Amino acid sequence: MAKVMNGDRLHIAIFGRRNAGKSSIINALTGQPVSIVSDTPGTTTDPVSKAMELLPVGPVMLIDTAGIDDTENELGLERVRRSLRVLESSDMALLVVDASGNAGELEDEVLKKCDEQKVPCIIILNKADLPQSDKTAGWLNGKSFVKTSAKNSEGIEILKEKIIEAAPSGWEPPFLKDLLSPGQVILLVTPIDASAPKGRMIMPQVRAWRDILDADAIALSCQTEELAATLAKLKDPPDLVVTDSQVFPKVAAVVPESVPLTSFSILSARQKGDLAEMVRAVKAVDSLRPGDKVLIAESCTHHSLHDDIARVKIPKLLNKKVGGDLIIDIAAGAGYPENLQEYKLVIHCGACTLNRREMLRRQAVPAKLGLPMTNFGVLISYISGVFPRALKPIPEFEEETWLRKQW
Ligand SMILES: Nc1nc2c(ncn2[C@@H]2O[C@H](COP(=O)(O)OP(=O)(O)OP(=O)(O)O)[C@@H](O)[C@H]2O)c(=O)[nH]1
Ligand code: SF4
Ligand SMILES: [Mg+2]
Repeated sequence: MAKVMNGDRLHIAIFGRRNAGKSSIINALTGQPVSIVSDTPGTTTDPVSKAMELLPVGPVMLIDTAGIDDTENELGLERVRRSLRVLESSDMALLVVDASGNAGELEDEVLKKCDEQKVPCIIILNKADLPQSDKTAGWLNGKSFVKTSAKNSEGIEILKEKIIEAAPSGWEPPFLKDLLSPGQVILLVTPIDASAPKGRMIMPQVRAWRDILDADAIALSCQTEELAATLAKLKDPPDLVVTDSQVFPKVAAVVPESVPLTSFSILSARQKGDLAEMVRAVKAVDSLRPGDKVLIAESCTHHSLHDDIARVKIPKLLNKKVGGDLIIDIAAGAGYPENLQEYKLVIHCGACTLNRREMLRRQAVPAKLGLPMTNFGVLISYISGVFPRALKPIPEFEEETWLRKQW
């Protein structure tokens, strides 16, 4: 499997004085000993980049840097310059301040540089488990910040939320590119039925084509009826098949078990939001009973294209599965209804016009109420019995042991 290209990762640089806890914050965010932590000031001497999947933020590049207060000699000053240069290629900065230490002009300098370079900066008040010094308290006055104790892993989830909020609005990970290697053959099964728009392909199909070309791989496309003939014409089986989720069972019956198979909806859900959470949430369908309330949430108010899915297909599938009538409400637009806690499950649309940050924010609202939220594609895939096959080509699925245990 190819790795997510660095350009597709959210680059997050960490700044602060020596010993403020920069490396500890990286380790707490990732849950891994990525950077060396020690009480000797100046442990990190050069920028250290670490590419990783920071759930639920997505693929990121975390860049640890040397302390900005290493100003006693020319070597130290050069280190500071090198640290600050990292900002030029970063999408976001984290400025770590030691609650028990010092803060002042050096931190102001980082904020000024972030401002000049239009890089959003999150101030972290670390070592919040220690008594706060007057200097730090004075500097923080009037500023917004996140309180953490990297040592005790406190405040880290809130920090992740702030990272999602501060991410540049256009940022999102690739659709498919990171699953591909040059020269691979990818077959896209794209039914052209009554719900397909006239004269064009839908967004996930266009994204898939573009990613395949970007990865120097080879794209093929056919409708469901031509699938068997297409496979028969190929000398070798394709490296991956991506299908519309509504015909998944038909496609799965034709594509040999040894060929990786997934759906456009799974890839969209993964690009736009926290797929693992949506897969976990879809299990709530099994405990629904007739009379339970289910909310179908659509981001746009005009959506004639998939009216049929939200208003006919999904309700029909759900009622059949439950063996009676559910109370199914539809919420269209940016917000959720005020009585959200009355619902047993939220099913969100494919979020094609939203970016990842917006979708993660929409996922966070029901999550705070302990309410499961999945999406159209994941739900249809689940009810059609395509799991775990459709999840297998997704690296996160392989990494998340709990997810695999579900099946
Ligand atoms: N009490 C307390 N100690 C912390 C916390 N975070 C980090 N430390 C300790 O502070 C010391 C410095 O932590 P590092 O993460 O190495 O700090 P750094 O900013 O990367 O330091 P340099 O690489 O030297 O610039 C270590 O002894 C950590 O264990 C915290 O939240 N609370
Ligand atoms: S965001 Fe996309 S999937 Fe969701 S309602 Fe709008 S058009 Fe439909
Ligand atoms: Mg360090």
